[in-house]
Amino acid sequence: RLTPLPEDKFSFGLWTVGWQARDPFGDATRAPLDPVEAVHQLADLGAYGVTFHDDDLIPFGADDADRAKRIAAFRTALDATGLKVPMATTNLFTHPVFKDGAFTSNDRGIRRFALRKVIRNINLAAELGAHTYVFWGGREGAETDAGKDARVALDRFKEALDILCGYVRDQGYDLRFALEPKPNEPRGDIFLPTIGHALGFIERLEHPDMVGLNPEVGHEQMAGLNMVHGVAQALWAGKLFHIDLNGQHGPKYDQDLVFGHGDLKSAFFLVDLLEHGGYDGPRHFDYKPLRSEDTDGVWESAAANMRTYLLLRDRARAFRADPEVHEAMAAAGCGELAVPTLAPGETYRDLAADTFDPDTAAERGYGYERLDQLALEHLMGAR
Ligand code: GLT
Ligand code: MN
Ligand code: MN
Ligand code: MN
Repeated sequence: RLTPLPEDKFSFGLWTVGWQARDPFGDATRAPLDPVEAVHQLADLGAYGVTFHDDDLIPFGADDADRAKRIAAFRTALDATGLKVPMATTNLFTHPVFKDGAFTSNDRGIRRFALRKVIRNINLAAELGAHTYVFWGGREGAETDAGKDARVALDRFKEALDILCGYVRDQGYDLRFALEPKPNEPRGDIFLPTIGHALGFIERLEHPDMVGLNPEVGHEQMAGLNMVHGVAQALWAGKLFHIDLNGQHGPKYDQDLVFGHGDLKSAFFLVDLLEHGGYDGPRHFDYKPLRSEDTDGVWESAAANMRTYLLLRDRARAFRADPEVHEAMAAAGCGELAVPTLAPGETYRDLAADTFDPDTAAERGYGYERLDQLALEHLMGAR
């Protein structure tokens, strides 16, 4: 089946299809998109959910009456379409006040303002039924190591998350936090640049159980890392709370392409992992329709994300079901990796009793070339 259904749990940020395509060199090429229109279009395309930054829904600085009106219209659209709000987040990067960061700004008044902004939107997220709240700290970083002690900045980052976890607990919200790593852009260097950095940081928090990850394909690839391995480690740690799917061609500026339109082979193995690895959260697309596109192209691209995912899911299932693949995996010893190195009851002392010739053991081939080609052929629909 290549037609998206709500049960596939596809979701989109309002800021994705709503991106007006302003870039550092050029003005917007598209008109603003009304969130109500976005909800209806996404539902028509078969999506399950929509996500938002506070400022995507309610312009920064809007008064209470305007805010209430916009929320009501959004809610009406959600009710009419059945679209869910699985996740929400805060814009802590657009307004110039955040130019030196939000939780890690050197300016204490700005840090306190950032916390108020988050708390207000957490309340809305909980009201709309979200279970995940994302923190992408795009402005939490530096261009020079002279102006910011990263250790102290991490103290403030931790302090902010501890305060916000405390707030969620006090309110009794059923909400978990997901940190989204990115190595750079817009800051020269961003704190918590990769999945691994974020996993290490979470363990130092007051409520580590409430905090996990929202890894983005392109962000790990900007750092030259293997997204599939990063996601696998997040799953292994019980920390894959959410995921941002998109496309990227290696280490360069953040491309936010349609899912699969970058490193397609890695996308194939990522879908294989998500589908077989026990992740049951939203498949969230965080991409930007190309600046060259008009409105039709925007909806074409939204549909393309979901269709590509479903194609890859279909291809991954075929790969897993192929007896030749099973045989090649057995030959490669894939199953043997799951056998603990010591037998039950053994200790390191038993290692001494092994008779083992390294030269003989070194003679074997693992057959990964054959397996990789089988994967590629399934990916290309040649099998
Ligand atoms: C911004 C960023 C994304 C984040 C969003 C959440 S905002 O567009 O580039 O990767 O997921 O704040
Ligand atoms: Mn609920
Ligand atoms: Mn990105
Ligand atoms: Mn993202």
